[in-house]
Amino acid sequence: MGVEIFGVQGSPPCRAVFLVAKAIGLDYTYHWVDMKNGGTRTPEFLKMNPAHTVPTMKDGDLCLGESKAIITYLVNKYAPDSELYPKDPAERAKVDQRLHFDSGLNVNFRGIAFPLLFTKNLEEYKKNKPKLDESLDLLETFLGLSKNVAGEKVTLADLAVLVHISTLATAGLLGNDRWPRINAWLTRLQSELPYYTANVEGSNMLGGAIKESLAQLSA
Ligand SMILES: N[C@@H](CCC(=O)N[C@@H](CS)C(=O)NCC(=O)O)C(=O)O
Repeated sequence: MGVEIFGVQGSPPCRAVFLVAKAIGLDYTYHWVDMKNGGTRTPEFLKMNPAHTVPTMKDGDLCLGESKAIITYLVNKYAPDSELYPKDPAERAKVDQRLHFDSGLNVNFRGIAFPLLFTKNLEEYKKNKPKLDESLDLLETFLGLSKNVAGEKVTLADLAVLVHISTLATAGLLGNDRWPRINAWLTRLQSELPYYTANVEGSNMLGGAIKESLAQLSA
């Protein structure tokens, strides 16, 4: 059956996988997961990924959760010469470092998205927002050191980070005064990457929902 991806459009880590798959021209089968109705908790799903998260990938006998593990695997296996994940150990280490940074960004992103979208708790959002802003400050610093997140070229690190940043921009949470380099980087990648389309629908959907919920809870 080839590569199968289990996910949903809105999820940032799923969109990182969609972006990478499109970037390397990978043909895969997409399975939408009905998360609201326990789609990640079925016995079949838990067998593939006991952590019950999307994205989950299946490729033959290999089942993987964790978006960063999935995107590095896909390039290693299906596009080993791609500049998205350089072979040089030092260059690759820089990309890996930023991918680990993105894991923290993801946690801090969820820290603001969850209370706005699910528990509708404005106080929790306000408590968690400074942690997200700290991650953004660090990213702003990274983008002062090089043109892209892990160096001069666009790599997996850019794509992993991009899905969070585009969502925050749509949500109105990416002020240009505080984070001008992040805003400029986002605008450039949105127009430069021919495969960026894989991120648009989900990013608009989730960013729009965050913006709307914040406005309602703040009213
Ligand atoms: N670190 C994970 C995060 C994945 C994650 O949190 N996915 C959410 C959707 S955005 C999910 O599946 N939540 C359902 C659950 O945890 O049961 C990754 O990068 O893949």
